[in-house]
Amino acid sequence: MKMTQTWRWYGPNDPVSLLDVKQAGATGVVNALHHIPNGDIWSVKEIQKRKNEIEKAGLTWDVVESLPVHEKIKTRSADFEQIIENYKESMKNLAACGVYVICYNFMPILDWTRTRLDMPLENGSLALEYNASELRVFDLYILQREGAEQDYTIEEIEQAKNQFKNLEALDIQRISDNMLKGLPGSEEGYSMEEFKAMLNTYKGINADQLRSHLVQFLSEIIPLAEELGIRMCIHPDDPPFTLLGLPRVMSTQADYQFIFDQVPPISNGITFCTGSLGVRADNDLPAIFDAFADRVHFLHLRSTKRDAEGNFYEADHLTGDVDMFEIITRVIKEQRRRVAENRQDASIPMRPDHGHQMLDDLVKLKINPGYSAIGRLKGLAELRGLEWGINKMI
Ligand code: DNO
Repeated sequence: MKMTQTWRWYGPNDPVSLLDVKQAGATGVVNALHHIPNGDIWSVKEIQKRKNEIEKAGLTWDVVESLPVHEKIKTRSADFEQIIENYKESMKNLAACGVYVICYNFMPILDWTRTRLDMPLENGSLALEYNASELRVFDLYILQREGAEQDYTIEEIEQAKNQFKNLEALDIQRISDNMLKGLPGSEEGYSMEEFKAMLNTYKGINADQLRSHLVQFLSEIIPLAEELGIRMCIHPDDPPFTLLGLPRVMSTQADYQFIFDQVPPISNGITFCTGSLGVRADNDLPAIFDAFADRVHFLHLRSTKRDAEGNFYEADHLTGDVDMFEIITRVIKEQRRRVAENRQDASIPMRPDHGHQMLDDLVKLKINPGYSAIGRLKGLAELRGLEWGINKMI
């Protein structure tokens, strides 16, 4: 039993074609209907159209990433009941078209966050980076968030002030764009003013409140997922800690444990993203996998390298802080366990998550940062090889 090798494809506008995906050796595609506004229903017609396109290329649509959770569901504000109904409709329509794995997240306003998308590595390829001091500069002096000083030490504020003074206009632009415009797949982007207005919608919503909103949302959708045979898999916060004063509730093993205690069915599952969870030194990835193995419905495999200052960058898939050998060993054992139990979902869909911009991708006019072709192709090849070796060995 092998993992199902998939590839995130952004649809017809993705500079990486479905033929490229096939050449990389993936059999499945991870896809979303990005053209449908958040909160609207994904109709059978639209889903089927995309599915046909994928299948025409000889691939399968294995996972939806993401069926986005509208901000109004997260804050439980005006019309959220209707938007949850729409979400359920989309779930029904996906199941009717035979798409059964749905990835989503519950991060307030922002999806994944990086300050720099082209950090040069010593071999000339480019990596995604999260720089903690640039984040502080953004928060304190570019966004000028009310009350931001309370979140930092005096030294951090002093350091940020000096750094801000020395930043070039281009750097300020880069950091702002990366924070606000939304990275690939984020679905929403904001101007500075819009973002400030969005921040206001979280006034009075702390982590406990957000957690309870998540549980209420799950209590609505998980029974339906069970009925439809859908496996919902929540993506961890990326990065897995509070940003810009916004609560984040899906960062640790305890966070996951909480929602599974509240809403136990197995269709309430995880997108096990090694890169996101691995940013925290106190997240023990093998232990998290062991704790929730039977709920891992989807794997994002990549690695990050952190430093003592709270910065991290995306490393090669098999190096960095994530022990990929340990993770894939566990995945293989879990898959075998599922085979023994006759589970239909024994082969877990994985995708090589992100990749360095390298070789010809460095000169292409358009790439999606993190989602260029060659870096992911390399990642997939390495991960496939590692799985092959471990499978032989144990
Ligand atoms: C980033 C992605 C995320 C992910 C969503 C899932 O590269 O992993 O954007 O798709 O958070 O809802």
